[in-house]
Amino acid sequence: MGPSALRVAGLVEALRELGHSVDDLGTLASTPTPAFHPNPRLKSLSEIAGWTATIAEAAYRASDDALPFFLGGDHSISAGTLAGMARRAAECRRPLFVLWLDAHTDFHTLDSSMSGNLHGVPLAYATGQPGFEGHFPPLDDRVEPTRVCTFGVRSIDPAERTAIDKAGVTMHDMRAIDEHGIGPLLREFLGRVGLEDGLLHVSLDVDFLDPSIAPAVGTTVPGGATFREAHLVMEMLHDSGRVSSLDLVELNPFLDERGRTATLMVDLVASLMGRRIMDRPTRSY
Ligand code: NNH
Ligand code: MN
Ligand code: MN
Ligand code: MN
Repeated sequence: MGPSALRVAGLVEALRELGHSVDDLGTLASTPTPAFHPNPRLKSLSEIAGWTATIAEAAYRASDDALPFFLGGDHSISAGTLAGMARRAAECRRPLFVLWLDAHTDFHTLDSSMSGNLHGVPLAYATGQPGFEGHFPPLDDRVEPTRVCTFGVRSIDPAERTAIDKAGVTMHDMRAIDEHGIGPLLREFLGRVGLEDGLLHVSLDVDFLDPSIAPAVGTTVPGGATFREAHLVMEMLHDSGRVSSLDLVELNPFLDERGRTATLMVDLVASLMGRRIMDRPTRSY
């Protein structure tokens, strides 16, 4: 029901108000790809393998002058969105950067997942970590792990910590955000994207936000990004002019009061797409 809640909260209208034209492509359909794996905890492996192929194809085929938004559903959709965007980027010979806004790193492999929830694996899959072969669709192009930056981490399992360090992903946990401020950390990352003239995929998990402002997600973790921190991220992303695709994931409207989390997500997207308090000169990071 996440996509419906975002639509009801006025996502399309907010974008049109900002002068963007919006084409809502509706809901994709997918069929499971039979998949087996020795880890008995994995849930809905065949369904997610099928969805990954479907979403990767849709992402790859998105129109060239569009900025595609992918509405989940849980974060397992990003296995497909990242695979598809990586393939597009490789084809136009542009480096793809990924900004992962999440309380978690989602860097489990199929072997290391303890919960069996496949929303815990998409970043490991898309960066080409071992063990997905023969279970998930083969990757045409992987996301270069050193071009991935995660913000907001405050829950990470031991196997993920080892794997993410080894892969060379940049991780700004909540401690780093408290200590240095989210603005300077993001400015540094956007500077790297600018230096390489990169494309930027943003993946926004509702649980990046503090549960006091965004309760409608199944995996809340205390101590998340504040309202102002989240809007600052979105406004800086807008000013950078770099964002080329976006995931909005993990919204569960059944856990909400009067759609407040969906409304916040729509307001954050509006900031990302140009809504502002005061005009400022465009920044080159
Ligand atoms: N690391 C845990 C797992 O694999 C939690 C993942 N949950 C998320 N990720 N919500 O964003 O189950
Ligand atoms: Mn989930
Ligand atoms: Mn996630
Ligand atoms: Mn999460």
